[in-house]
Amino acid sequence: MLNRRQLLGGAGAITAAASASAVSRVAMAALPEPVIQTSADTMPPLTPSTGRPYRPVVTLNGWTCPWRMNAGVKEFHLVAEPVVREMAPGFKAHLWGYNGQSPGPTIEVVEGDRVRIFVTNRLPEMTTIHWHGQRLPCGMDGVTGLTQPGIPAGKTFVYEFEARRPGTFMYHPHADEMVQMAMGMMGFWITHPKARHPLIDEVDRDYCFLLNAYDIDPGSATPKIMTMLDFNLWSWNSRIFPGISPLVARLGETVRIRIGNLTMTNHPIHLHGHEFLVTGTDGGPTPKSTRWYEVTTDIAVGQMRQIEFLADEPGDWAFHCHKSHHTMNAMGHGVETLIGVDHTGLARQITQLIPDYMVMGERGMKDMTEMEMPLPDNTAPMMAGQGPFGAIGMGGMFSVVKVRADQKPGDYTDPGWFAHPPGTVSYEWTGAPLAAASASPASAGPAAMPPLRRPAADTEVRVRKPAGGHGGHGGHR
Ligand SMILES: [Cu+2]
Repeated sequence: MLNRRQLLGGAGAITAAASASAVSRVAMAALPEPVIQTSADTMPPLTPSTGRPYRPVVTLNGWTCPWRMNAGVKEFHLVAEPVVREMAPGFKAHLWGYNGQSPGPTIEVVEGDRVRIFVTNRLPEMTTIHWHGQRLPCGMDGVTGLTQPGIPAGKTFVYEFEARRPGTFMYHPHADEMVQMAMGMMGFWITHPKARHPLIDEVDRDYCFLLNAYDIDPGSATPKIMTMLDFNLWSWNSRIFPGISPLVARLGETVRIRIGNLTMTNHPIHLHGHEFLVTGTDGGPTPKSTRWYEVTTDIAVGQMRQIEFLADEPGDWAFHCHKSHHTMNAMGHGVETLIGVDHTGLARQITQLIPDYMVMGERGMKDMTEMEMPLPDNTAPMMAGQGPFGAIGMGGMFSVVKVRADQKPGDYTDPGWFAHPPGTVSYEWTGAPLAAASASPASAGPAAMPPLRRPAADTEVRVRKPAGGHGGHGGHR
């Protein structure tokens, strides 16, 4: 069997310790060797080689945990441990997770499977795992003090139950929750139906990811665990855009996306260009009579939603949380609103005192996506995604659903940017300029734009001076 060093040497590839058939009886009595993953790339679906067949999911910037069959039982080995997670290229966070990653590997089983999960604790404090949403014996529910003692540091506990109902689930500690979940301990769990299910359609692509959030000061790497709401990194599977993989589909394919929320607030997740149905929740597949088409679905804390749509519009479709603060990266909240404030003259005077003083936000903040600002080491730019038309003014909980006619079935590689057919991209209007404001609306032709109406009253503008020691852009000090 492979040891841990050999696994780590696998250059990020999944090294399956789970090719079970050749393992001796003595080895089967021992702990399954934990499989470790250190790459933050989206791994291809793990096609089951043992047990009942199913169509596997793709975990966004994640992977599925291999298992071994032992006398009819599916055995997994999760190791709770400190990990280094690349949240975006150039930005690494010191998190806690499972098997080398945060989130931990996705566990995929089939309805009716007998599942045994070994959990080894390599954290500096006790932990447990709660199997969120499962029907199971109460003593397997993983709540410290209530259903079991905490797993002490260095010890291994065993959880065993039958995956009784198909659906979309999660796992996370029920032990020092505030710290351990703020540090990134969580994972996805999918139970596939054992046969055709009247409420579960077969789909061509099946994606999953967790919503999570961190508060990591620019220039540092460890989350501030006391933060309750004011997080500065809003992530999918502990990745932030542009570090989140696209979700690709071939034109005409059916796509399912399963999303679980383990942050401290709700996230209205919005898909462009298509309508979707919510086909499942924490409670399992939804009855068909309860489904209606939407383009945004709110996912509350501790909830799971699975959405499904027909990918029948080619293009690069934005897919994101609709809370605009959640599509930004490491931003301080000490930034004053300066839109409309004229800094002419003021900036010149301040520059004499502070040579690198920079005016922020008098024309909005999109400029910052193009600005070369000095950032501390190990900091994600606020909004750094580059698209084919320039900077995409978003980060955080944002990705792109890429629908292509020529994407091969089962191919998850990024096809690059969409080639828009001629004449289908928004363009600059170059007709006659706006009619003079004095022209009466009646005299304007039908093609002219209506004159702007301005309020007669004076607008009061209050200018706030930069506070001492707090100048510049909050969060980048
Ligand atoms: Cu959000």
